[in-house]
Amino acid sequence: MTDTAVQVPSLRGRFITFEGGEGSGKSTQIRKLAERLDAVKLRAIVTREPGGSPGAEIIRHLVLSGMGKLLGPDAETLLFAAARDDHVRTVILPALNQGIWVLCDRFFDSTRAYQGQLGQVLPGLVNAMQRVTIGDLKPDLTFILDVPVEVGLQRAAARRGNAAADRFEAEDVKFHQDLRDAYRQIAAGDPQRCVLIDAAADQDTVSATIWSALREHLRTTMTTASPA
Ligand code: Z5A
Repeated sequence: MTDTAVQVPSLRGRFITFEGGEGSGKSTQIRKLAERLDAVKLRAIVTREPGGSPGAEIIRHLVLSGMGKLLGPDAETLLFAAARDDHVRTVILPALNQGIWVLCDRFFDSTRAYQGQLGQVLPGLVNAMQRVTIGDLKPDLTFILDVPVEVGLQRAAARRGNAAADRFEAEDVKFHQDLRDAYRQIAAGDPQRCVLIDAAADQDTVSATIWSALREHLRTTMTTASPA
């Protein structure tokens, strides 16, 4: 299949999320995928969580400043949920309904990994928040970028320079190792939706792996999708 042969079976845009630990390269790879989609004339927007809409960006500022942590794990989870609710209603769904692809840097798997598995927020609350904020909206495809913790932390530290670490960057190495394990479990538990990507390779190699996995996903879903 050549690049120009990418075809999309439905009018609804595709919803693709990127997940992974600190410094795994999500933002870099989202940009590269957006460029590839643009080259094949597919309309796509790049967005992120927490944030992505004016209201959610205000909450992002609050959470990353560490204020949410002071309120306790459940309240911090509610802040992420409030941001997601606004983002989904005002940005993600309108774009998908216009046939625009949405590439999102983090989504509900981040809540499952950070708040659910690591923050020990009870599954009942995580599930309830998921129901309220996204309902039936699930990503069509999720790339989970996997790197050894020391590689990710080194990349993040190099990028940060002398700036202070944010709320999550400041956690210890064990936290980041547990996070990597949590993401690997999420990938193993939902293999239809999630693709675990070896993100320790150079940027172009990772980008080519993601592109090839996306084309494979499209080929599979076009084969199995019932005709409209
Ligand atoms: N969070 C949560 O707890 N619950 C939730 O529900 C949600 C989020 C939605 C948001 O942080 C925080 O919110 C996040 C989880 C929590 N916690 N953390 N940490 P953020 O948005 O500020 O940051 P991030 O999402 O964690 O991104 P990141 O780790 O800072 O970066 P990245 O996007 O994964 O990587 P990057 O910016 O593309 O690359 C990092 C550096 O590495 C950069 O200098 C690149 O040039 C370099 N890079 C990238 N790829 C490569 C390769 N392949 N080789 C060499 N160097 C590379």
